[in-house]
Amino acid sequence: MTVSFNGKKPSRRAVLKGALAAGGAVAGATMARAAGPDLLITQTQPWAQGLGEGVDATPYGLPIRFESDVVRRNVEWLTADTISSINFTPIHALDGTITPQGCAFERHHSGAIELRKEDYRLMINGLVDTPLVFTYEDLERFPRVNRVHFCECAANTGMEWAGAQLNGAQFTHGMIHNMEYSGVPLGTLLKEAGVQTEGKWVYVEGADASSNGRSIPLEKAMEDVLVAFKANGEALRKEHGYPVRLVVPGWEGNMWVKWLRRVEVTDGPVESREETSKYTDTLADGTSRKWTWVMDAKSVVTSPSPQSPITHGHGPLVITGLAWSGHGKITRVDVTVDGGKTWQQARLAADPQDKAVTRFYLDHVWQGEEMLLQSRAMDETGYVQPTKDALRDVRGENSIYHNNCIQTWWVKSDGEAENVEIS
Ligand SMILES: Nc1nc2c(c(=O)[nH]1)N[C@H]1C(S)=C(S)[C@@H](COP(=O)(O)O)O[C@H]1N2
Ligand SMILES: [Mo]
Repeated sequence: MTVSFNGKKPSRRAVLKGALAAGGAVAGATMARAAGPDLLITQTQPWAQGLGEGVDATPYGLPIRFESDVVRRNVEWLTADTISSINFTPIHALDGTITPQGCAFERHHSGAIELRKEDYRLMINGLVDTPLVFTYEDLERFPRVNRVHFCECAANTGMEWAGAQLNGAQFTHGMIHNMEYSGVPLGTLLKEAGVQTEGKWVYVEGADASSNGRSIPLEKAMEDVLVAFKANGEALRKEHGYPVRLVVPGWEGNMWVKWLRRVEVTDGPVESREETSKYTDTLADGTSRKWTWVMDAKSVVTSPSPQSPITHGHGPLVITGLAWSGHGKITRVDVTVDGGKTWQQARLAADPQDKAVTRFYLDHVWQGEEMLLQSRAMDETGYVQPTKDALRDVRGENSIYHNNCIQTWWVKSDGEAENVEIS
């Protein structure tokens, strides 16, 4: 068994010696300190000596400047420019499950476009009784639903196939966001147009230069796909498809067409117009499989993690992370602090929702021992998130997409954490 990081390969025993030496719970560990002289308590502070800012100082509020680190980041060497590129959600610094739009990852093939509601049109054509064109106002008049769903790019964790690569949960797992969408079921609009019996698929495309055209089986389109215009209560941000995007619950991000302009009902997939060769999964024998649209169950510990080290010393430690499945609800998350020797069932913060992110916590007592931290998600189909080795046995090391393996953070005695692999 080896741990590998930064090219070095220390033996797993060496790493684990520290982790296992520290055993039982700490007696008398306290999260508060005994009352004593503290100038922050005993002296009047500057912020209490004058007045604060008036109500109109910031008509649309932004995070306080002390949180300026909690931002999307990109990895410069990953793409040639920032137009056809991707950045990452700072999941290591967030809590709860809803991703604020302002720090939700972006993925554009030809940049984020600015499209006014007044100029917005959605056409439904192809194998329908009545081809239709909707304005933004038209869409607002159909019965609406609210749903929380994750959107994960198929390439999330894609740099990690051949070895532990990027040092932070933001970069290894940050191509995901989870928002509450308000919109109209696509099925409602398709029924309005009247799908003909030969209609078996829909071809969906966006108004940007890339168009990001994709084919979706009609069954999925009628089941739970949404034509969404609000996220987390407010208008979609430009970068997430303002004014209207497609929400394709549980399916890979590239189907979630932004700036949605057209839905064509077809009798089969329109592969000639798609970048199908891009979104395939390489298998260990060198062959590829396509149409792996559903995102399998996955989880990651967001803190502690490389960008969120332990800074508060020994005693109570909240270990937390995210779990999600494109097949339905998360039913259970287990966490190990010893590289998988022993697992503990984590506490789910709220009732898991369908095809949405679930927050988990493990309330741990840390005595400075080294830890090999992992989480393992299970979903309502009984599927269990695989180890990296198990996934590699099937997919080899040359894949890019659909890496949902168990992630390991090596937490050292000083509280710093590093992205490692154990096998
Ligand atoms: N029109 C259009 N839709 C698009 C894309 C695009 O470039 N153009 N990128 C897709 C990809 S690959 C992903 S992962 C998601 C990302 O959505 P986000 O930018 O809101 O995070 O949008 C999808 N929809
Ligand atoms: Mo993507």
